[in-house]
Amino acid sequence: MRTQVAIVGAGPAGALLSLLLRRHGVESVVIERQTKEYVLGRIRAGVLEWTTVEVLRRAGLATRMDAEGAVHDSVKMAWRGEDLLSIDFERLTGKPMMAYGQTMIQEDLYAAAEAESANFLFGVSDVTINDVTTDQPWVGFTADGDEVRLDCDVVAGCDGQHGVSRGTIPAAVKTEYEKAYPFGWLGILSETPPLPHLIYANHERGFALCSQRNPMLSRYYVQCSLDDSVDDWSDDRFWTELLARLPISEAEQVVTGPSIEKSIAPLRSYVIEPMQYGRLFLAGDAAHIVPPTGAKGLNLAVSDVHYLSEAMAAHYAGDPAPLDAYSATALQRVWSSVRFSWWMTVLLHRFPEHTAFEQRAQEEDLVYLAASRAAQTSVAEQYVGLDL
Ligand code: FAS
Ligand code: PHB
Repeated sequence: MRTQVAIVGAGPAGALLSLLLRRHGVESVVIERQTKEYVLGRIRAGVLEWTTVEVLRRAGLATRMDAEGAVHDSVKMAWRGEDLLSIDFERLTGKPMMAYGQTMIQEDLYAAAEAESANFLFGVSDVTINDVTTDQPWVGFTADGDEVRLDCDVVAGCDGQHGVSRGTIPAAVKTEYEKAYPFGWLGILSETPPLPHLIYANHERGFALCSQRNPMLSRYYVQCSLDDSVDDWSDDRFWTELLARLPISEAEQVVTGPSIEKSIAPLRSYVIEPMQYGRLFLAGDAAHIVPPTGAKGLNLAVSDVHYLSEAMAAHYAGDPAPLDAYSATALQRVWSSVRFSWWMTVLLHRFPEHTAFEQRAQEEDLVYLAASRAAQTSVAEQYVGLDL
């Protein structure tokens, strides 16, 4: 096989990159190791930066999002089970954010790929990335029992945190930054009406988050121990713990119900530099991981492929500079979001080594945030997404 851009991974990064490249007249082949149904079964992100909304709208991929997504002009933060502040993005930055699940985005991207007869191959295996330091890179894989060689001009590594593309960059060339957090998030979905606002709660019992997917589908999280398994958490234990971490005024509005999905995700920060090597370019979780506290993971995948698709289009139009500078360009926004996600995580979670002092200092941070328009503006502009 031959194409211009070989894309490894059909998550949000790989699928969106392929569609954005098509809009620049650049052809690609996307290879994905899971089945389409498996990818669509994942429950992950729920909040879109306004910059992400604008990228999807410009690409003509936002019809269902605009019909079914929920635009939010603010989020709330709670602490001590008593206090509450609201950060009004719209008033402070002129931009809102959009609550719309990653699962739905993935469905929308696959529907567009099918409608446009984009070349997505699912269920492939034995993927190898080869000769990326030459001008004739190629990707090898097995599809339906046949060994395939896909010759290309460039390879996009969009294969997430457990993919193969990152390992293609030699140790002598790359620098990896990593931080593991000493707790996880236990998340549930329930077919109940969500609260009107997202609420991030700091509490001495641990962090909690109230979010949503649609008017009859709620998404809630509580911080839990890394030693926990979902079997340790009955629905009753989950709801009791969630409500205990919220102010009464909010807890009494929560409509509880049976969970239809329950999972625990560990929290990690990770960045690889550079995000390119020869003709290989990394995008999304293949290059960086953020704790979900700042709602940045999916949004960084979108900003990476926005930059990468524009740079690849420039390359084919005869200007190699943007592609040569892709890693430097993408890493500016990556590190900004990695820092913000780390800052939100440190602000809102209970760390095992924390004493009463740290708990009190976190609460004082929130008291200051409640009182300072400048501090709120700083959080707001990062949450809704800095300009691309
Ligand atoms: P993805 O991991 O989504 O996609 C990579 C794709 O590559 C996968 O489909 C995989 O099957 C495929 N692949 C891997 N190896 C391959 C190979 N060798 N060959 C071919 N294909 C291969 N972000 C938020 O903003 N908020 C959240 O609440 C949130 N919750 C999350 C919960 C979990 C459990 C996880 C894992 C992530 C969560 N994230 C969240 C982050 C998540 O949304 C990612 O940022 C987003 O999926 C990134 O998209 P991709 O870079 O496309 O990576
Ligand atoms: C979600 O709805 O899944 C969600 C929302 C905000 C976050 C993380 C996850 O910061």
